[in-house]
Amino acid sequence: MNEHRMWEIVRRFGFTGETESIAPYGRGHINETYCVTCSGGHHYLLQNVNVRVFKNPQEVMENIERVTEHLRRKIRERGGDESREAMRLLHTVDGLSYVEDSLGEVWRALTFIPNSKSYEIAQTERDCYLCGLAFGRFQSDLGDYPAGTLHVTIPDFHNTPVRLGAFLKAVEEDAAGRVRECREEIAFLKERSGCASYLTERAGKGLLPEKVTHNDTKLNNVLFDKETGQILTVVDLDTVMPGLTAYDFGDMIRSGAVTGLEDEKNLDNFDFDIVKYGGYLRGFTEGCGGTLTDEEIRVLPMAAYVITYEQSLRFLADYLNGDKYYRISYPEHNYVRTRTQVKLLKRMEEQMDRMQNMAEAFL
Ligand code: ADP
Ligand code: GN1
Ligand code: MG
Repeated sequence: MNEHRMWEIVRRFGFTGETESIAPYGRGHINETYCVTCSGGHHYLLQNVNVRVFKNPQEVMENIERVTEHLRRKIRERGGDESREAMRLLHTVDGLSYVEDSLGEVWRALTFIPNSKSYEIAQTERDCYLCGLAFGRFQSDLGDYPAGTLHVTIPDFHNTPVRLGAFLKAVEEDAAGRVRECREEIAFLKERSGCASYLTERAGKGLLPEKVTHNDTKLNNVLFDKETGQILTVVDLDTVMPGLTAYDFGDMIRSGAVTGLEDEKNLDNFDFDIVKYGGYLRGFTEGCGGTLTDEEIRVLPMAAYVITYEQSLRFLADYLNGDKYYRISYPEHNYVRTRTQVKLLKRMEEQMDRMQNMAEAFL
């Protein structure tokens, strides 16, 4: 990134103090995040929004403004600390919610939550409980927000049958000539294609309600207080839109009820962790505060499986298409990510009965 161009973008936001540094921050796969430090100890979060993924930035910013405003009101009502428990989208000096630079790249700024940290991997059951609680509260705080008024920032984001179709097309086209080396994983995923419609069918029959969901519930999208370890807020609101609670729970388990990183190369170091699963279950149901229907609770274990299946399709399709979507650090990165997801699917299949019994305790 051209340093000069970035300082120019920062200037457009008119932050308080002189800009001292702009440093890369966080480990997302889609956007590029920077922490801007200004004199007087002011920090800001600057993000280059990936416009290949988010094709309508105006709608993304509108969703974020609406949702954070609603959340701030809830925090105020319960006497919380707005400045640490919610972020705010900052406008430019001209009143715009983002800047488009000369290369057509989109930049936005958010308040930086001070003394916060996020985890790439949960260490204890309690970390998982807290993460579940954060996403559960997010869910219940937005329970009275009219979901249908939010923009759909990525159509069919968690529509697993559509993801399956895209995967099969990627196999058919074999654009990067990689199908041969992935034969085993392709066969594994094709054999399990029946699970793709598990959630969409139930939603289609009206068995699962549409709500405001986060849709990208990775552990590193929750900020914790650096000192006390308490939950501060949920971040990464680009994909907040109408959805199913199953998506949010499912992606939490997929990304966080594990023993290793999503891109662990040695599969001996990567496994499903049912104790962590129990922590997320406990936190999420508690955070949702009685708003979940029995059917929503019953589908939670299979939601974890289906969202893991969907993520396997997404990583492998991207690998087969020649790495057009996720940021990669080396050529096989998306294949390595696929392998952890496939292992997770195998381990969940072995433990599904137990996962179901554990969820039924919350009915
Ligand atoms: P991406 O879409 O690329 O995942 P995120 O919005 O999740 O980007 O930001 C990347 C990381 O930056 C997060 O995992 C979190 O650790 C940190 N972060 C995000 N928003 C804030 C904020 N407002 N204040 C402090 N840290 C933040
Ligand atoms: C992306 O942006 P990040 O890293 O939080 C992706 C998620 C995937 C995840 C896999 C908009 O999330 O859907 O589950 O990578 N976000 C988008 O790690 O596609
Ligand atoms: Mg993120």
